[in-house]
Amino acid sequence: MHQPAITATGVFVPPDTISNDELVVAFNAYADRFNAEHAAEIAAGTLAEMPHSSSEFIHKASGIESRYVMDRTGVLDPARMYPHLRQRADDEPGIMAEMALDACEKALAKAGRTGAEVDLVICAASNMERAYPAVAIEIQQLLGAGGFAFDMNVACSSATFGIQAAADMIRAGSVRRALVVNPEITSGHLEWRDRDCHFIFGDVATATLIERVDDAQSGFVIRSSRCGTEFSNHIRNNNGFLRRTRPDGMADRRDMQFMQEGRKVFKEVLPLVCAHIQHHLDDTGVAANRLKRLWLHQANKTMNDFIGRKVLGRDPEPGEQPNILQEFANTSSAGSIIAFDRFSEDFAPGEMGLICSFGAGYSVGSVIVEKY
Ligand code: CO8
Repeated sequence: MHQPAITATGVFVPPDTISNDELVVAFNAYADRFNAEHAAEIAAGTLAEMPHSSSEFIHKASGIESRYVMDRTGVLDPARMYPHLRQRADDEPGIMAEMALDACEKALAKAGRTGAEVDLVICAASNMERAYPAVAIEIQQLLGAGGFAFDMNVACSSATFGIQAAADMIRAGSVRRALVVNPEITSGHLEWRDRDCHFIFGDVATATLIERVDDAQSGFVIRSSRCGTEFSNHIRNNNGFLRRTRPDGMADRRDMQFMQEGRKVFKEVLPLVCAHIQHHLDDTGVAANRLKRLWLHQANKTMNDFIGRKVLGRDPEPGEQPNILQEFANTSSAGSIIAFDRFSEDFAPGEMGLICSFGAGYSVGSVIVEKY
């Protein structure tokens, strides 16, 4: 058995940003248009007026201040309310592969490695831009990597599930060096016309390089990883390949974008995540006070504060549980890896931390790492 380690990470940051204020101006203009267009039904009481959104609510409810997106013009156009992304020819790199390549190259450069030294690429994200060929295989080709590649989808937990899959293969010896890459274009499947969720997500791509401990001078040993799932309909997107076969399948339907029962998710996911982490630490024999830092999924500040308190048994000190969601919003699977990328330079050999993601499925993944 070989010991796997995270030896580098990389983050691709999209070109555009949208502040809460900009988002709210666009949404409110859209709501006003909607209300004017449906004035008769609203007056007759057959349709509810669409209420305005507010920056104060967004910040208070989530901690989010802004988000990065691949295109802001379409999202902020009240007559459109979703991104403009150019149609690419089949013989040029897809947009997910292009974002992923940037993140992978950054991770490889940090580790002093080349793409040719990689023999596994897992593209793990909450949505893929096409059914096949796998986006991961396109990334493998662009990197000049060998071996094999495949796509995975476990929504917000895709990165940690991908890390576990890659780490297990390195342990078993079936691969030597893996990239787990998470290109998230959440702006493509977010419903920007729904004030309950229009503020939640942002775009990004992260990459995690995993090697044998013996192959790299420093990094974070993957001491243990654990994945868990429990079915729930409270975060759901019904878009899929059978869409055109169904009555009204091609209509502009709300359920073809991200839907959630936010309050229920909040209440159900928190105990699931806290119990998952507790059992993982107990079974691995790692006391919570051995953890220098928690790099948590970046969905909501209040959620992370709650998890930090529960896991550590006290209020986390500043820096013990860093958030990046104020700048990036929820980037689905990439959030905990951005936090790790930004806040792991100060670890000394022997210090430990925990990466944890959670979300649709429901799904939870945790990775206990130790600096060497
Ligand atoms: N502006 C003003 N008021 C608002 C707004 C708004 N934008 N939105 C809602 N309100 C109102 C509501 O209508 C409600 O009014 P009333 O009391 O009159 O009914 C009031 O504010 C309170 O609303 P909520 O109860 O919804 O507010 P919460 O305090 O619960 O906060 C959150 C809402 C932030 C959504 C919160 O519930 C939350 O964070 N929940 C957990 C969410 C979560 O973690 N989800 C994980 C999903 S991510 C995932 O798994 C990946 C999926 C794949 C990626 C998809 C990419 C698109």
